[in-house]
Amino acid sequence: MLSDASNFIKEVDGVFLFILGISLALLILITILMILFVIKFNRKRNPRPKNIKGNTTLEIIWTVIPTILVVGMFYYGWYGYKKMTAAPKDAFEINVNGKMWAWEFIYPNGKKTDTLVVPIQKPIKLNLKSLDVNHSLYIPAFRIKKDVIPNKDNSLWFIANEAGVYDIACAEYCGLRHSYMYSKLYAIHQNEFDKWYNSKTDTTLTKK
Ligand SMILES: [Cu+2]
Repeated sequence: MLSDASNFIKEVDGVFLFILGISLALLILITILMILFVIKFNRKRNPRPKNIKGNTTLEIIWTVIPTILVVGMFYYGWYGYKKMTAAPKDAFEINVNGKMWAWEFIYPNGKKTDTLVVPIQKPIKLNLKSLDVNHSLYIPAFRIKKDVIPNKDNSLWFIANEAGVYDIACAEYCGLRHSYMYSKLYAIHQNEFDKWYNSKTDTTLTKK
């Protein structure tokens, strides 16, 4: 939770914790009230139930508070979502092909790989294409996921903050070997990346 692997961690984990916190608070509140009411208003204690009329104050409270909470959830979700959909103009673009059952990454200079290699501290835009059925590119550590749909140009962007090796998965069931449709993302320093990018052969990087 406290990782800083990509530029979206703060927003996504923030919304997650915000919603989780509200859900937990409501769960506890409602459970406690339910138990109290079961004890206080059981038949033994209230052989003849009172005729209860409406309570406007209560109705206003339980309408206004949930509305504020839901609008808050929407606001934080929308704020993060908007940031995720707008890739910076200077992003380094890599084309991604999803196919049964592998990922293929094609760089501007024509280099093709089965693992994704990117420089850190730089916006990267992935142009997603499917060559057959629906897939979904998912990089859990970066909190990003996007459907890869035939005849639809989806894209995705991120900044890798820390050098490291991260999992890439397919998150949309796409057939028999869907569960094997994994790859790796190597986030490396710019000078290392330049060396790798300009070399003819795939260096040991992708062969680990
Ligand atoms: Cu797939």
